[in-house]
Amino acid sequence: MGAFGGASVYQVYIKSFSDGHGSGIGDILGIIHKLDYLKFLGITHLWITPFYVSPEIDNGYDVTDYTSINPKYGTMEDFDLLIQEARKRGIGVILDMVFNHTSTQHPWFQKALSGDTYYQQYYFFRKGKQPGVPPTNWSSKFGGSAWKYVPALDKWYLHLFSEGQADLNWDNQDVRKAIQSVLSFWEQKQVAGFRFDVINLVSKPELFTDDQNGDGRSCYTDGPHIHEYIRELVETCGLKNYLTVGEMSSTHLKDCISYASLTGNELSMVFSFQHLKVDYADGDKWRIQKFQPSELFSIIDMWQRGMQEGNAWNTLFWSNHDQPRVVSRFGDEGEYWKQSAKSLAAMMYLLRGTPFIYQGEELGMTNAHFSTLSSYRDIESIKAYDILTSQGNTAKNALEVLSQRSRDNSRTPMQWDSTPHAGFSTGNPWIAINPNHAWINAEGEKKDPDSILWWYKRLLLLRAQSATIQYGTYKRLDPTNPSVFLYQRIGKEDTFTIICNCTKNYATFQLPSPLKGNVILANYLNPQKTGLLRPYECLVVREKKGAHHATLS
Ligand code: TEU
Repeated sequence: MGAFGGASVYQVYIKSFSDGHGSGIGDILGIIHKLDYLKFLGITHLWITPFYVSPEIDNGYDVTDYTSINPKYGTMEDFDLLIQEARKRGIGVILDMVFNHTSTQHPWFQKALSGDTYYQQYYFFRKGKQPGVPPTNWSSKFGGSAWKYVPALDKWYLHLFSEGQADLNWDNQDVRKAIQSVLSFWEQKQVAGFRFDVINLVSKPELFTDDQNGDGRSCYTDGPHIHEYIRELVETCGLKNYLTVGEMSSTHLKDCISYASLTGNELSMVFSFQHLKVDYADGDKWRIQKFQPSELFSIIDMWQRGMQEGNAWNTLFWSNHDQPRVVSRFGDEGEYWKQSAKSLAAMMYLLRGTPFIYQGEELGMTNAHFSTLSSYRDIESIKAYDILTSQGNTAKNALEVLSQRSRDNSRTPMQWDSTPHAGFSTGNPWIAINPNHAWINAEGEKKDPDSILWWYKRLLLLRAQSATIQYGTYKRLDPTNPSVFLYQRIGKEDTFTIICNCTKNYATFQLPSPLKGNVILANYLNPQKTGLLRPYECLVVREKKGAHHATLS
């Protein structure tokens, strides 16, 4: 598939980005109003989370009509205008396609429920093991069983996510054809690409059996026909020249290499999540464990090397609408807020792959840290609270876990300015705005060349201008360093050395030979030349081939 080293994607969580109508909910018109900001930032593509007709129990990841726009987000005319206006600014639009499941309000599912056996084949309806016992022991990702009983049919249906999201049966050719026609519809609208939600979960096993060791994911992740189904979709819909990215939860490197091989016929890139599980105790998102920078470094290095050796392409990302804010998670919300946000950005976005920047990350937006349950809107967070308290946690403990792990941490409205509604909406926002918009906001950062926003802009510009950053070889240096992530990007004309202290302590690093070249980016004045880095200090050094540089020592 085509390589996208020169692309930089910005993720818009539509509900919280910009409200063009004053309803308190972001919308397509609001996105149009902010296209100049995105152009200023220097991105090439915009991924917009689902805005299709939906009852929104999972904020649009529960679709009832894949080819119509939910009126609260706008109209098809608004969408056409967005495509045109984005194109004028050199920005392509990527749509979010949720094909693992539909809403249970979708007409297909409604027909299935009413007894239509043709549409029952669109989903997974199965008899229980015995009365009252679901077909397998699998858990829903949002808690509880992955099966819901329908008394009228005396069968259970599969929902890997909430009860309102029924899994589609991709083994049914008619389902795959229906999906293909949805894609063709949007291709005619001149979109630039697609993000496929949990695409590695769509091929379910032939036999549904209990998972002896886990929650079921080993039974349905990277299933038996997954590569075949993706190839079919790509071939039938002519997706080869589009930017296609698959969300791969709990997947393995080997499969990701096949999904996103540069010589293959599947996707242009994948989201792999291992680096964002580094602070899960025993893989459990709701059990907090302090992250060890060295573990984070090893995971990132393993994926960089693996995808490079496998000639496949990865995405580079720290956050999205399902993850806490990165500066709160791996950086510092206090004294080193700015330095840590910059160091983390340089560490990630100069790697080999395509950057995906989640809205507000470029401003250093922090977790919401809600202190009451009633502030939460996310179905997963509310369920998690119930589960945590039913397991014996106090309400205070459960809220503390949510304040670090809830998806709503990153879903608060985009902080455009310091006015009461942060310039997000003239209406009452659907979810509370972080009070720190008084000092963390786009308007202020745009005026400050030392801001996190400008740092992101510089990183993206560097990527856009450098073939080495886009496609050069990745190589890690000083691999046992517990605090500093240090790597090189090696190209025909130059070599970049990226040195990032990921701790709030002073740290040292070691290089095989003295560092030559010019410091082209640094997040402190007077970058150190002695190998001693200040808290969260980072530098990017460029050495041109054949040039006579002074040695930094
Ligand atoms: O997410 C899938 C996924 O596996 C997650 O990141 C999930 O939200 C997390 O594991 C829960 O702990 C995608 C979407 O990005 C997410 O917003 C949807 O809720 C989900 O699929 C269902 O469509």
